[in-house]
Amino acid sequence: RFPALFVSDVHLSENLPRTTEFFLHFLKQKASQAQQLFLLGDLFEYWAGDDDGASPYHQIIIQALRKLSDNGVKLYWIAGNRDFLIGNHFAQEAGVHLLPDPTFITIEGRKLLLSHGDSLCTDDHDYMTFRSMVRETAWQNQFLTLPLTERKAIIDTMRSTSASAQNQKSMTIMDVNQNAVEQLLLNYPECTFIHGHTHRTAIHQHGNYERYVLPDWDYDQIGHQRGGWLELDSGGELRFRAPFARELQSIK
Ligand code: OKV
Ligand code: MN
Repeated sequence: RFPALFVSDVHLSENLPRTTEFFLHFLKQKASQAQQLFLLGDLFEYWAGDDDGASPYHQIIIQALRKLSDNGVKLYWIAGNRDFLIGNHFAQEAGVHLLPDPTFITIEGRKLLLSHGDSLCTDDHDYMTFRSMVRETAWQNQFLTLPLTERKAIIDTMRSTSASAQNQKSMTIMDVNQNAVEQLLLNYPECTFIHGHTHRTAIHQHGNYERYVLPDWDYDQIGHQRGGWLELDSGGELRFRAPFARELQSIK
């Protein structure tokens, strides 16, 4: 059993059946053999509130997570910028433990700092303003009083606005701010920082910390599946794993 697996930015959506299949396959074949699975944000393309969990599509995901937790895999969840409206009802149903962003944890003697990563994208001023608004409990409670269909319509409008050419541009320059990372890591010396969000998979080595960036799970323009996870073995070693093509062919 692997001590821990780390995943983020799967962007689960009914419109992405292959990504969904791949993720369910990962849960069943891989995560079931782990002691702990850390879900580090944006598992869903968006989450409109826990009442959205009743949809047949979301029930498939929730029950798959539930099956793992029932089988003794510890599931941990850090909210992303698309699924920050996940609440206690979802957590209970899926059997996941909600964690704050960032979370410090030591596993197999390795000091880890876990985050979604969006809070470090401080160069994107508009986004930071938006973020501080929607992360407020009062704002969320107000938003959640709207009917589900209305909430979904609002989110859909945001998504199509953001998909317009100009915003796509700002998405591509979206990355963590190096100073913000260093400020944060000052409090966590000799730590391995693991986050997602930027979709810029990498291992960055620094003087007294290192930074692992998780991949997203979309497929690219020519239809090749991206994605994968980070594995922590019993020796405390971290390894990226992404065995797509071969494993995917064997799903069906
Ligand atoms: C994704 C980013 C837009 C960066 C909104 C609830 C709220 C979800 C949402 C709306 C926006 C994701 C889902 C998008 C990422 C941007 C701009 C910059 C830096 C709510 C749940 F607010 F209504 F409650 N969102 N979209 N950005 O358009 O796909 O990551 S998005
Ligand atoms: Mn994100």
